Amino acid sequence: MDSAHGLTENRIRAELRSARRTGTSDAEWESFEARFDAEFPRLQSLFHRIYGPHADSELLQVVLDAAASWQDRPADLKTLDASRAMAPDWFSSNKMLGGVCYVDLYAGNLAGLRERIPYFRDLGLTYLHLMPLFLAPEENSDGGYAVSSYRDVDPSLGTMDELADLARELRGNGIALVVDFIFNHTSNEHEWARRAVADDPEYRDFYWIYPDRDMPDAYERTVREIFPDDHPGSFVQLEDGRWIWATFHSFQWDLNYRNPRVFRAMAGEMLYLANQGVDVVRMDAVAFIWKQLGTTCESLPEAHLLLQAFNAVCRLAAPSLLFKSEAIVHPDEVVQYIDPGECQLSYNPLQMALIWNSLATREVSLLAQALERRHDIPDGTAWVNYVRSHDDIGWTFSDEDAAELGINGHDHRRFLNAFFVNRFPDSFARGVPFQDNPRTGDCRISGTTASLAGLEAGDGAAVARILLAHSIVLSTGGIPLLYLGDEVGQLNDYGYLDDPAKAGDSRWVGRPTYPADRYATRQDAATDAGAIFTRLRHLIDIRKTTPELAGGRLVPFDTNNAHVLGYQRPGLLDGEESTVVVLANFADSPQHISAETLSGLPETALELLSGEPTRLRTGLTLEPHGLRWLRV
Ligand code: OTU
Repeated sequence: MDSAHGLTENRIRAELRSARRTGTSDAEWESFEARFDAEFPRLQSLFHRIYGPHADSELLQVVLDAAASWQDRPADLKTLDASRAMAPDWFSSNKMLGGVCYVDLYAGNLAGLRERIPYFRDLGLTYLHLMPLFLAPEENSDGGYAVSSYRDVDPSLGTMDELADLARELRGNGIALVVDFIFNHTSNEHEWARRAVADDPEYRDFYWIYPDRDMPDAYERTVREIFPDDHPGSFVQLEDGRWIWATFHSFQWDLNYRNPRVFRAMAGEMLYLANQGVDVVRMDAVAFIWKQLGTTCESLPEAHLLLQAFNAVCRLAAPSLLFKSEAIVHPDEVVQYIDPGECQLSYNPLQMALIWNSLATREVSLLAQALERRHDIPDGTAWVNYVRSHDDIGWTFSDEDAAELGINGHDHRRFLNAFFVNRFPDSFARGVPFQDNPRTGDCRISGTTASLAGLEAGDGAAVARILLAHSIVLSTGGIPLLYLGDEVGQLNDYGYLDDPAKAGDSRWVGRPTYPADRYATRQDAATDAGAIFTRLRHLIDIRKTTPELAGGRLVPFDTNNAHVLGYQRPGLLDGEESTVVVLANFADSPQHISAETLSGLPETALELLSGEPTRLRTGLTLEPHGLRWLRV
């Protein structure tokens, strides 16, 4: 019997039993039912909070889809589910190392990528994020972030079967596969989009379409412009004169999650991907998925409820799948997405931005403050720490935090923008402005690590800065993520300016093709590429043999020197408590840490990077951009 609050759990349970297929073993079905018992109350309560009780028939369909997807899930993935359940914090290991690349730019296609697995193994990767590789519009697809079908790989890259094979082969080599789940929007060529525009009653409420400017104007009063170079505001006009919500490019149409069918449809696409062997989905643009008139339409409470509902669906049908949050927003908002019941992993955009800030200013106060007050996240979650991504660098630090240190956020961002696009005296950086908005003063920075750190400008300290930046992401706690090619110092590629589909988007400057010549000299320490590669490899190797660097626990260490960052990583070494103290000098000159500052530490420590015992009683002098990883 249906209760006043929609379908009862018993009714759904009865429907579920009839969804069992004859080939499904008792053990497999019981494991699904056990997870249903554990997760359904949460899923139903989330559904009610988002959609109200009248959406229970849609919820039933979601659960039935999950049951079908579980029964379709390949046996090797079910085995993986079971083993990950025994070691749920597998991603917290100090042996974790991530890499990210575009399939086409880095290896031509999926077959080419497969041939790079020996290199990935040699580098020590345990996590590989392949940039969006799904069917997308040919001309301009925002680097694949406009998806036309989640069930088809872009034919120029390969097939879905090849992706599933690749996932298996990567897993056999100890590498987890990460792909994007671009669920805030689809391309304008997606089947749902075509039908919505054609006014198909099943699909017209999949997007936000309005006959005139009334509602668009009302929303735009409070919504921020994200890609103003592409179009002003958040709406674009259709050929027939109507207006459709497009937060990013004009061909990326925002899905309408107020419609529970959209949730069901996207949950289905997510589970389909999970069953190809994907280990982690990168939840793109999480902040934008819920809209509410009169608000900024970013990071609204319902955005979290939706993510939690997707999370609950995963627990039912693909229990080992993890979410990585891509929220490049104010740090107060970034942390709200991080929870075992929401996104277990999250980019750490604050640390990323503040590493660049410290390189520019040669001072560490903002970064030290961020590590002290914003690094700690819940058990069962981890940061993904990175030096740069395929996107721009935005200065997402908190103005209030900065003010406490006597830094004016607005003015400081202007300085950083000027510095990183080489409009500041003696800047070593060669970045390119992105979405420079003179009206709001907003601007972000594009470029490769090497070009931003001074290699393109011929600055003698560039190699040391590249290593320093990476040393931070390798040692603060979480999964370090390399932008592949940066480990050999790839430079900006200005070729995008000749391609009309890319010229308007400076992020392409930081997405060069596979730097074959640099990789060829990577073992030759006399070359830039070799100096970066061999020294970075050393840092990676030391991280992997330093169990104190596992997990995310970090205790501040005040160096009493404005240029030297310090922190402690307490952990276990052979079952005994042990701590690694990290020191990193961001200055271009030698810096001293006084004996008094070090007086709380033992008389000698083992410096892990050199392998040498180091006396601490007389203080320590770090060379320019020098590093110490001290086991005390
Ligand atoms: C993401 O980034 C992707 O990383 C981009 O490559 C895409 O273009 C975009 O989504 C659309 O799919 O604005 O400049 O606050 O900063 O989601 C990058 C979050 C972006 C946004 C982020 C977005």
